[in-house]
Amino acid sequence: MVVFKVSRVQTSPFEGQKPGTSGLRKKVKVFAQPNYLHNFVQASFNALTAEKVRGATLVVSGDGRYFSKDAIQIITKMAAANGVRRVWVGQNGLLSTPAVSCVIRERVGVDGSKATGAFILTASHNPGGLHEDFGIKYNMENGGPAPEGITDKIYKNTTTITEYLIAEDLPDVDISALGVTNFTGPEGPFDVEVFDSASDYVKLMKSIFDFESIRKLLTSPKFSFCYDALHGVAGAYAKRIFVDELGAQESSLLNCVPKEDFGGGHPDPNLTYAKELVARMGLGNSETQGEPPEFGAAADGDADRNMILGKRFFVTPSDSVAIIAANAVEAIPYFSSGLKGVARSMPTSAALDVVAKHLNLKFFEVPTGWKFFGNLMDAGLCSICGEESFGTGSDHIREKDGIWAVLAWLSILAYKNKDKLQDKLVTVEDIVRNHWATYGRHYYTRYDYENVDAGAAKELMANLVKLQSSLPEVNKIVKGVRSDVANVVNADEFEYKDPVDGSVSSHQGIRYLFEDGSRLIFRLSGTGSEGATIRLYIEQYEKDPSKTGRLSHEALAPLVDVALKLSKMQEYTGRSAPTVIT
Ligand code: VG1
Ligand code: CO
Repeated sequence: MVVFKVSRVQTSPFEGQKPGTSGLRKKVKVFAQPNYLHNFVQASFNALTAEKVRGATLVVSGDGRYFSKDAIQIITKMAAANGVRRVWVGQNGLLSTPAVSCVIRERVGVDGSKATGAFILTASHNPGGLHEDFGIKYNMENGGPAPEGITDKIYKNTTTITEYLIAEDLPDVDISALGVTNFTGPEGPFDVEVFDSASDYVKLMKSIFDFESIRKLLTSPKFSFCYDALHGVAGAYAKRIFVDELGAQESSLLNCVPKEDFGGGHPDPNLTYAKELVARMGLGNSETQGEPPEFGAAADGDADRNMILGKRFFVTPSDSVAIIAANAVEAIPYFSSGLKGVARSMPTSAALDVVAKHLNLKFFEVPTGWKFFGNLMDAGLCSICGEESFGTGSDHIREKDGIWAVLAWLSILAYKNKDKLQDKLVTVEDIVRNHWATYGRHYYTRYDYENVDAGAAKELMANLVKLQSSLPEVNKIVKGVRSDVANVVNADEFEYKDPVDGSVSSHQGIRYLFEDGSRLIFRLSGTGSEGATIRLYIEQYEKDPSKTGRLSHEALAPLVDVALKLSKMQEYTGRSAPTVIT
């Protein structure tokens, strides 16, 4: 039995260790500086207070990106020194973000223990590798991201930190081998348990969905399927669930081997970055070989995001969550007794609002970032929620869940094709078009201007806030650009008061609201690691069923014009086009 000592190491603060929308994200070379990660981890332990850390069971894993393996050993040694009782590590350090949430909530250790929190090592949809991003965030006992109260404390601690604790002589743990390693420190035992990354998550999915009916669909000759993990951690789950459990062909999995650098790609599931899948589905400009599959989906690096595609058809994430909510009770056993309520982030389209109204469901609009949904779910107020940024999920855990969303769609498809698999297939496109016919359609697009000068971005935003004080002035500009666009009737900065704990989050995005329900929203990203990213969200509601079939970019062209002129986008940023359109 190895006995380790605890060292106190002198350190001084680093600037800018402020967690953003979802944890701290920086270039690997920043994280790899001596003491940089250590400071943030100690600041987190200090923010949690001693009684939450002593004796705790801490999950430490992530999407497997470059620097994760080093980080796991460092955090394990610091956990031991801070009095944590045991550390749980997914095999090879791999756990998707939703799987971490599941493990915190569901897993029982070999000695009967339950987890109390987690460090998730991921920069999510940001690229990975020696010259790219690393990230870390803390999740709480409920399985959800630390709320702002905690992340603010962590940040404050990073600005005053003078020392951290570490068990320097604790040997590195072999995280490739399943099993428990026991150590002894000055205050007693400390264990590291390496466990299978997928089994708890697979078990949870099987308790939510009717796997038998999905298997029938996936193995029907009428149906075809394709899943792209973009070399993120979703690959570790996709084979287990789609192939082993549900009978999909192995050839339907694309890029499902997790890689430290995501194969050099950008692990963000959208029409720009998921190139291979997009081509296979017959979308975009690329030539498709043969008939595209009926259903396609992709995940981001840490597998909490999803993109849903039909044959030559893109489902917007805002529509996706609305359609899942509209069909959940019939198609998904977990929801068969009804939905407690639904929620979306502010920039997400109002498609979900319309469903909530029709079904008479409680409805909430929260700021961007998953941490805001957790309180609603813990209070039993929300069953299904989503963000326009390809995040969809439910109260089965406290993170968005990429594979869950795919299983939800497969469940809806299985339900709509129940007993009819011999006839013409009800497709993804049919389901979406029928939804529009019933509820109307929210034309929607997002323009991202990545890595623009931070000062210029700030000025652009300040100008948009200033404009809000005079609606006549705003409308003069709007009408000057396009006389056929409705009047702006309200303009503000979004502020959220949490209905459960009363906490207030301000400056959560600049909104211009039009008389016909259209919206323009401007936000600065909180997940980038360099410069600033401006996000522009554009939305227009069309109720008339004869007009829901237009091409999205044509329907939105007038509003896009207005948004670019109103914000003076080109003037401030020097950009004549966005980096990414989703
Ligand atoms: C973005 C998205 C937001 C999402 C966040 C984390 O944040 O807009 O909806 O919750 O990423 O997603 P921002 O601040 O850059 O707009 V993930 O999958 O990167 O953890
Ligand atoms: Co993610």
